[in-house]
Amino acid sequence: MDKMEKKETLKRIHAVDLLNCADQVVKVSGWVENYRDLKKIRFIQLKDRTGFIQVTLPQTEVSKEVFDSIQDLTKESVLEIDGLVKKSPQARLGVELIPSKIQIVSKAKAPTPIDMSGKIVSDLSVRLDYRFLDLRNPKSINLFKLRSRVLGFVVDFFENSGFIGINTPKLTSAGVESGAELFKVDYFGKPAYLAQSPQIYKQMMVCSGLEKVYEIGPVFRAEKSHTVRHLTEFTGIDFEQGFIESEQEVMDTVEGLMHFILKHVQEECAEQLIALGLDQKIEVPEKIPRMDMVEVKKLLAENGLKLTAEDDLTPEAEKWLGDYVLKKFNSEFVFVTNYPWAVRPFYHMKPNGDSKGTKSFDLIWKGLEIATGAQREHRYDLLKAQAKEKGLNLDEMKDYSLIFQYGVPAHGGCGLGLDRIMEQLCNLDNIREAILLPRDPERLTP
Ligand code: AMO
Repeated sequence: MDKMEKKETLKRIHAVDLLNCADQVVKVSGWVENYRDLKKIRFIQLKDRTGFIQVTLPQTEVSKEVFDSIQDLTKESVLEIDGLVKKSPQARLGVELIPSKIQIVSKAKAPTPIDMSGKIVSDLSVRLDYRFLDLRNPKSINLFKLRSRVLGFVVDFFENSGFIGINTPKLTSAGVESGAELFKVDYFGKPAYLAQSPQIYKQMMVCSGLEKVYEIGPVFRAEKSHTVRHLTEFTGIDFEQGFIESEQEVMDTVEGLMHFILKHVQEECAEQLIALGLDQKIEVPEKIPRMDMVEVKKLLAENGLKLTAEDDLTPEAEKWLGDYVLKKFNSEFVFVTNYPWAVRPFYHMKPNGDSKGTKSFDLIWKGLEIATGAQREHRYDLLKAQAKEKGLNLDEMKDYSLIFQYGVPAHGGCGLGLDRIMEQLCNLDNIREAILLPRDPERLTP
């Protein structure tokens, strides 16, 4: 802007700071949450990212131009308002704004495609179609503010514990989990795949000498699962640590992580917890019970949920176990250890002298798996044999096989799903609520 044209403009104040501005003239901006016309007095409830602002227009106190300018106001329109802040015990924030100038920056179409008041519960799929509008609802936005804090706590935990943050490629030439779950993409005429986990890279970085690494990043799974716990793209929290004695140390890290996250959520996120109705409901785990799969299956069988020694836990079994540990140990969490070799990937280490088990675990929270981890097989010959058992040829997985040939410590790690963590933390019925813009077999938009 030309210097000569420069006008005296007020600095924008947010709702949260308004109380400190009594008797001052300020500028506020935001969306119209509500508008009431009582003929001689008009009220606008404006919202910004920090809260609500009551704007009051008594016909006798504001100019005719300002009073008339909001005649056809629609909810969700964006306004910029200059006005005087007055103390008002009746207003939600204890202050109201008497406008001297109102600019309608953008007029919203009416009615909105979803109910913005939260009184009529819209269908989840419609809410997701209009997610940007759904997020103007305080409950939704508080969930994502909480998610942002949780992510921060995850980073703090790993940084405080000597782990190094890494970012690894999501465009890869092959996967190590299971071929059926790979999304294939055209990479300049050659096939490439979206990474279904940073498994290879996190092990590679342990071997590189970094010893302890973590990554928070997108994970892609071409699974046609239509459930409340599966997405085709989710945020993975992965870590890997070297020089371990056993998978127990990996579980110690997961236990420390969950304790750290939930302690900080409880201590620092009161505003979000209250908005989400969770303020009395956060359990901070100290020691998480660790139960062997053999023992778990015995208990399940005694309670009518029979599984074979080679089976994975079903969702029903996880649910049952969640209720069981809550009653038995007063714990929302449980580690199930020693998963059958039959349902684990080739890189999980087998216990000494046991060809049917693995030195692996899952973490179940309130009846849902939120993490999988294991000690890895680092001895090249054994790894090669294990790959063969699963019908894979390690020689054909050159990049993966190389890292075991130039000095590799005993190591292990774990992958946790951030979206599942949020689903369980907020007691949501569906994982799609926990992610801004979910991807599933039917949904590729918005
Ligand atoms: P796994 O495949 O069990 O293990 O994934 C780890 C964790 O990621 C989450 N998760 C999912 N979340 C949403 N939608 C999905 N489709 C989905 N699939 C998995 C879960 C799960 O516990 N490489 C191993 C980890 C390791 O051993 O380090 C792995 O990817 O919370």
